Amino acid sequence: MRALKEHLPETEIVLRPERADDPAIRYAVVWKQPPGVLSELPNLSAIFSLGAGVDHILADRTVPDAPIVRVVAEDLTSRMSEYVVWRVLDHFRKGSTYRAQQAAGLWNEHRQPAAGDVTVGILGLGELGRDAAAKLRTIGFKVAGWSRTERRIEGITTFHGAEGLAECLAVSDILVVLLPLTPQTRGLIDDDFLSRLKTETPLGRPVLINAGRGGLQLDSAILRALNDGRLMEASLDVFEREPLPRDSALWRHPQVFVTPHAAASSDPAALAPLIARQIAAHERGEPLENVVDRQAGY
Ligand code: NDP
Ligand code: OXD
Repeated sequence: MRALKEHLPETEIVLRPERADDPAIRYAVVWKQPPGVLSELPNLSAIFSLGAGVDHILADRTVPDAPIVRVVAEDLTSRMSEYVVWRVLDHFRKGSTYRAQQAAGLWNEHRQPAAGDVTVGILGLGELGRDAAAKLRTIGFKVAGWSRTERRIEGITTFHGAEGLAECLAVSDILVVLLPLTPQTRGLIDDDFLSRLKTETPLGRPVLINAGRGGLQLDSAILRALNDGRLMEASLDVFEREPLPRDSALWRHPQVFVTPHAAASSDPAALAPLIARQIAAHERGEPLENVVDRQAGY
């Protein structure tokens, strides 16, 4: 709120309206708002999500029909690509194996494939997926990607639509998930999905990295795939239930790397000027940018 005030000094900003139907409120900035909190505001011109994902807003069926603007910010995109590159490289360079060897005082060198022999498949070729793809290409990985509609991206093998998923899984040695949570993508990473992964890769078996949304995966299916060898390792930033329950076997699984939905946290200092700029432009009658397609759900 302080960051926003700095960029909109003339505007009254309240933490939460005292009146549910306050006619003075024109814009709402939200993250996981309590259901119903926006529904009675009669003069809402736009709703700003404090995240790139908007499933938290659309989960509330009473959200009024105002445009929803999501975060597209260089700061957020760079943070996500850092996370993706970090996790891909750690799995690729056998981080967990060498950490275990260090703990045991073991000096064993393991065969290391070349980056150019490994394909990273990215599910979701949006703002985040495209940037991560470009950075992984720079390191030398082959990159494939999957989107809902057809995308042509230089240097990347692309697939799209329901039929393109199997093709993308069939070429991916390391799979990075950067999809939004929508009715179409919910529960995508289930037993059937994990059974369609490659059975052999230059690293041994496939690796899964999910930084999209926990609702995309069934935690239990990932555990089964790790335990029966369909998956070699997983890095998970998001979970079906967050915080990840204390009794989840994912916490203690030796092949799983857990982060607490921290892959790309939005920095208020970076977001505030973007929101302020959009509000000012909208007040001048200019169109909003990065408006969510409610029909598609992202
Ligand atoms: P975008 O909206 O820019 O991109 C979404 C991508 O997913 C697009 O390529 C889109 O296809 C594709 N997609 C959507 N639905 C389907 C489908 N049914 N089948 C195949 N592809 C589909 O989103 P961003 O890249 O900005 O962000 C992606 C997600 O990352 C966010 O929605 C959020 O959930 C998550 N996120 C997580 C963070 C974290 O800290 N863990 C931080 C920030 C975001 P098309 O190109 O055809 O539109
Ligand atoms: C986001 C997130 O969607 O932080 O931006 O998950």
